[in-house]
Amino acid sequence: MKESLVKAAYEAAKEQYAALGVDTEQVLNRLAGISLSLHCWQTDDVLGFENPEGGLSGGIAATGNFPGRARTIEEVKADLSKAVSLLAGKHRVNLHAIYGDFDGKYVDRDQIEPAHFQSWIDWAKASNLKLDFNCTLFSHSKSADGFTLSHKDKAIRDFWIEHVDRCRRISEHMGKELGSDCIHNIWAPDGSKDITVDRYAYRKNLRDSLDRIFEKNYTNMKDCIECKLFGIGSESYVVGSHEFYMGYGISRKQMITLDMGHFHPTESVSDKISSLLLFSDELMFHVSRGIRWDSDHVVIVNDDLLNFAQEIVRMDVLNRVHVGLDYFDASINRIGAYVIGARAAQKAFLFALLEPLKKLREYEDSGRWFERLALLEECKILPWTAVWDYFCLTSNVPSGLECIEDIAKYEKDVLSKR
Ligand code: RNT
Ligand code: ZN
Repeated sequence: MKESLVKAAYEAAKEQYAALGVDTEQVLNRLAGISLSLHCWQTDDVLGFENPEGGLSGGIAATGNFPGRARTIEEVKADLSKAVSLLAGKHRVNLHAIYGDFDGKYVDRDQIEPAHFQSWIDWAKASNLKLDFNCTLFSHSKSADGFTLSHKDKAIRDFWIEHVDRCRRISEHMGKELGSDCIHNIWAPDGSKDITVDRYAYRKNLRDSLDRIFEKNYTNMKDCIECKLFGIGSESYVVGSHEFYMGYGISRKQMITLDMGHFHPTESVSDKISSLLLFSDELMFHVSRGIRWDSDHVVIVNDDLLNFAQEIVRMDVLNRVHVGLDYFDASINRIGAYVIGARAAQKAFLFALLEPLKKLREYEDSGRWFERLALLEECKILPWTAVWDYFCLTSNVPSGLECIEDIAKYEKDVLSKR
């Protein structure tokens, strides 16, 4: 779109929002301050560099075989840089332990060191990005029977405790080097396909393993723990359920991660925020789009995403939440997948920030619920898209339609040659 048109549309929108008590300039500043943590694993279908031939296991699956998967660290970095170049704002990259720079050697999970991530830190520094981290408790022979930190065999639990311990140390190093707390997420796939007659014992093991892991305190990293309802192969029982981690997080003062694909399809993550933030300081989110199950589809602007952003903005808790993306669609251009999802998250926050909240609350508090609903409906057709176009223009990133062409060119020039 022509620059003059974007500007004219924005000026008109600005006036319309001002009449409702919303300052669009302030909204744009707040939007630019929201950092998303971009998951590295959309580039290569969660394979990593430890043993890519080993494949993905642990109840998660990437489906599709669109050409152009990143096969080396350099390719992952190039793809992430490409995606970031199409996003306004400053962001973070979320790494998994299997993405270490192992120099072609096999380094087992209980052997990884900060040095294996130094090239990532250097790249992040040079790219003006911050890093987050995840221990990898899947895709490994010692997780093959479905259990890791909750395993009945102490030696296997100890192996994974050592791994997580090292991952926390690596996170501390990343946070320190980059001057921004590194968020380390623990997701354990532990669970089983069929009826489990000792559910309590596994959960007790998981609790005790986590207690051991958290004995050490760090100052440049923050921990978070992610629950799940079920996975492929863990349909009957998941050790780290929502109740488990909610209990653990609240009693141990640890941050909980809520993944939008990890609940019953009609259960919404957005409604959990106002409850959980009464009892814990911060929350981590994995923004995802589950279709029928934890399918990890590319995030789009839908009611789930809008409700999520609205809750955070309405509660004014942007400074108490961390927003990471988590999906892996191998059936479409993978850079496109990042850009659609990240921009969708930004659009949802923009939509939420533009809400005439004062007026809506006045209606609510005086029992004028027709007016509240009517104004919420009006918000959907207010010119928020003009504000979005202006945000892209002033952040020097292409508009949505230009992105399509840009990504298609990258596919032709780079991805198709892999
Ligand atoms: C799995 C969890 C977890 C993973 C990543 C790769 O269901 O959502 O967060 O997606 O760790
Ligand atoms: Zn997740």
